[in-house]
Amino acid sequence: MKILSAKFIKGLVEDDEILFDGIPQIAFLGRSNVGKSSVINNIVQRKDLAFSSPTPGLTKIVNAFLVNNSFYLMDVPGYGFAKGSKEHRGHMAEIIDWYALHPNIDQKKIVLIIDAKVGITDSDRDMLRKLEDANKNVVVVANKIDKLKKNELKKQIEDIEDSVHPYPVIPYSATEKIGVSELIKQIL
Ligand SMILES: Nc1nc2c(ncn2[C@@H]2O[C@H](COP(=O)(O)OP(=O)(O)OP(=O)(O)O)[C@@H](O)[C@H]2O)c(=O)[nH]1
Ligand SMILES: [Mg+2]
Repeated sequence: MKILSAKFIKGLVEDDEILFDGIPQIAFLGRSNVGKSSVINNIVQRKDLAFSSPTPGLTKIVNAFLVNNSFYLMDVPGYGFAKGSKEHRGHMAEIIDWYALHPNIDQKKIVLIIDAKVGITDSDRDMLRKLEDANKNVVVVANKIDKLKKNELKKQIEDIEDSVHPYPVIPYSATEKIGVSELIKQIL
């Protein structure tokens, strides 16, 4: 895929006309700090279109990026950020569910990013179950495989595949740019 243009459109916390304008949406979900913004930057071949940072929990709104004037990449806040207050976490969970489970939005694809080294967590399982109940079209990205030793990788990916069955799993590293073309194939 050739990236001709990629631009930030707006940050959303509630229904907005762009969500219903007929342009396909691809959403990036996952725990706080798992690499959602980094994966978006990989796809658009830009270092910092989506705001990526080592400080978890910074994305507090759903950021919409329009690519090639033909689809949106939606950077959704992370869930499971333990350090925030209970109120803050509740508020974030509301925003995530509002967008991800919106009955009037049929995302072309939901990319659920998990940490390949950590594996599937309880909050990942909860999210996955909700997406499944809502009949969402999900692909799982196992990010940060650069942190795994070669001999751990195969077993870890197999365990993740078992946990998220029947959804496909893409072994991925945003920093090493591994898995990018496979992900693009899956979402377009
Ligand atoms: N080693 C390694 N680090 C990564 C990888 N992908 C992302 N990171 C790092 O993880 C941190 C978080 O990345 P982000 O892309 O900001 O994560 P996020 O999911 O958007 O985070 P929030 O928006 O805060 O939920 C950054 O320091 C990244 O450099 C990867 O594949 N490997
Ligand atoms: Mg982010």
